[in-house]
Amino acid sequence: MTQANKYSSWISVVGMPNAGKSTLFNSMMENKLAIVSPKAQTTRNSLKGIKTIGSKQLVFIDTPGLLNPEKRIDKFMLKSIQTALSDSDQILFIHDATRSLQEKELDFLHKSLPKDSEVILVLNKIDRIEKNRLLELTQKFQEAFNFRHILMVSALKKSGIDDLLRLLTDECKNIGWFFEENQITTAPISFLAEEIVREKVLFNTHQEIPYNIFLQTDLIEDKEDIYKIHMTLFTTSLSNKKILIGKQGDMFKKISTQSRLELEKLLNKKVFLRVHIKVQDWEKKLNDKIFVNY
Ligand SMILES: Nc1nc2c(ncn2[C@@H]2O[C@H](COP(=O)(O)OP(=O)(O)OP(=O)(O)O)[C@@H](O)[C@H]2O)c(=O)[nH]1
Ligand SMILES: [Mg+2]
Repeated sequence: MTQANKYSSWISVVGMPNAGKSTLFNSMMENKLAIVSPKAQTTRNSLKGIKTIGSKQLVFIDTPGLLNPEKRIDKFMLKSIQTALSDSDQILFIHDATRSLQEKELDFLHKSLPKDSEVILVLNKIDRIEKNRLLELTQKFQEAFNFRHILMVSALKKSGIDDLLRLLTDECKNIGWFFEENQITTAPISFLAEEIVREKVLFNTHQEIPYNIFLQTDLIEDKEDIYKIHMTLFTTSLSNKKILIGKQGDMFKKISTQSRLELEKLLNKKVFLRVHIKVQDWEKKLNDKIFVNY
């Protein structure tokens, strides 16, 4: 295929925290690249997923949830949303249909989008809501903003995804491809591995712990029959470290084992994972170099 016959489109996935953006991203990719959790603010960095169907290449960009920046990391997260938006041709605005329309969402739609953006509204989690309420919600959104399309999906149950993909591929432009046909992301394995460990911390700990950690890969070696991965998990206080380790190391064992099993599935190889916990105010360390968007 020559570059002249290749089409593509860049699509950012945006919306409030916990709306199901990463779940939708994974469902469209048919691959679990992004981590997902019931807690808000799971996604911190933007992540690209590339899907090539015939002559058409879709580049999805998963983004963090919309929020009011308070901490330094929030500012990085906000910047990653803005960059994703300016890179994309199509915008998917995801709303959790079990919730009502929020002021913050309208604010974003009216004030933060690049000029002339065309937005597709995706009402998600329809497996959890009655039809009547869905119609009411659709009407409210229609009155508030001029969407190019409104679609209803369940990212979790994978319903409505084919229609959405068709809509997105129809808009691909004759601008060539940006990535190889079989490439599925631009993120390195170290990032995907750090995210998996963070997901397991999110699932197993509560309150402020998940928000007070930062992971960094120190070593990654692809040996013939095993991947060797060493990581440091930074957390902000000794009491957090104690919780992460748990009674007789129970918590730490659980997090490490779950992470290793998922990594083995992703990499299709045995994994030796070593995570070292260190108490440090990692927010002070944050800079563009260690907080990267993919
Ligand atoms: N019932 C139901 N739950 C869903 C659906 N989509 C996502 N969820 C759940 O919603 C929660 C949040 O999902 P995520 O995909 O992490 O949400 P997100 O928008 O990426 O969240 P942030 O990264 O924190 O902004 C998880 O518990 C998902 O399992 C859906 O279609 N139906
Ligand atoms: Mg997410």
